[in-house]
Amino acid sequence: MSTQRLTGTVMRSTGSFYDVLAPDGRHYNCRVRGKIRLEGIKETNPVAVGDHVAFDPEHEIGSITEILPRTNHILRTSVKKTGHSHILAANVDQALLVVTLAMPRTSLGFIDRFLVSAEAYRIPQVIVFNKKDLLLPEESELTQQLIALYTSLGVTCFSVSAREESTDAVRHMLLDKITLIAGHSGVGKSTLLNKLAPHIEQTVGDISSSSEKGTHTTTFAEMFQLDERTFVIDTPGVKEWGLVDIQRQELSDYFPEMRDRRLGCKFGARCIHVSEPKCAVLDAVQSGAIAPSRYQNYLGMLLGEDNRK
Ligand SMILES: Nc1nc2c(ncn2[C@@H]2O[C@H](COP(=O)(O)OP(=O)(O)OP(=O)(O)O)[C@@H](O)[C@H]2O)c(=O)[nH]1
Ligand SMILES: [Mg+2]
Ligand SMILES: [Zn+2]
Repeated sequence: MSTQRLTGTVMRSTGSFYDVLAPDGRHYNCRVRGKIRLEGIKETNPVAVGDHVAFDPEHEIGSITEILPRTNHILRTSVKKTGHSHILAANVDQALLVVTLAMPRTSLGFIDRFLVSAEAYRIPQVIVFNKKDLLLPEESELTQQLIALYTSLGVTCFSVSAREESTDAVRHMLLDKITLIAGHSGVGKSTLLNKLAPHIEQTVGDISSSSEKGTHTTTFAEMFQLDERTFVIDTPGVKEWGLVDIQRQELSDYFPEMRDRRLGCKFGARCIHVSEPKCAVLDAVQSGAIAPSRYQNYLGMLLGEDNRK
């Protein structure tokens, strides 16, 4: 029996047990004993997938004693308690959103909230437009327009059919990184993962034809290893994103096309680009340099309207 303290990465959590990967490649089954907290955080799950933890492997079931500082974390609002949020994953290098304009269709409001959540931590973003094979001609056209829009904002975009075709271009973008894969239930996150790494074999669900919604086939976040230095985190479908800790005057910092322009606003950092005079952001909306959908979604977030879907 050793009494040494190890550190490792949380690969998955099922109820009160955590699968922790140590640097030597061994997996340890751990649980949290006693009080463990991260100062000032009120998420409902204190230990998240992706967390670096210190643990004591002394017993058959190791004890997590500490969560090491996080570089970032991605939150979704908790379904159970309002005001509390749930950490989907921590310490990710990039965030990949799977969306589709087929079923279940993803709204631009949802996409923009996701991008803002990631941008607030400077986490690079990727959008995979999936189910290309199901798109009507006008939906294909719209996909191309959205790819042009989001690419111009620094987001890496792909249009794929995860079920039908090769996803090599996506796989290449994952190399040597830890990537969070998120999106509504039923958009094809697990299908994409299985294509990326056939050894993963995540269960893929049906979309019920009555509700046209996914049925939450994946029910907890789980990290998979694609090669020695490449990891992906499959997550359960989310309905909405929580935008916590973003001040009103700060929000436009997380819209790259506004961040670049706001220095030109007469009121500078105090401008929230709603009705202020000599606002460079409003000018850009007027001239069409900022996409109407992006500005609408900005206003929705700023004013707290329900555009979370
Ligand atoms: N036609 C078509 N169907 C797809 C494609 N990708 C996924 N699907 C189907 O969409 C359904 C849902 O796929 P999943 O991979 O389970 O979706 P998910 O995002 O993991 O869903 P949750 O785990 O519930 O969050 C399945 O029936 C897939 O076969 C695609 O590119 N084309
Ligand atoms: Mg899934
Ligand atoms: Zn302004």
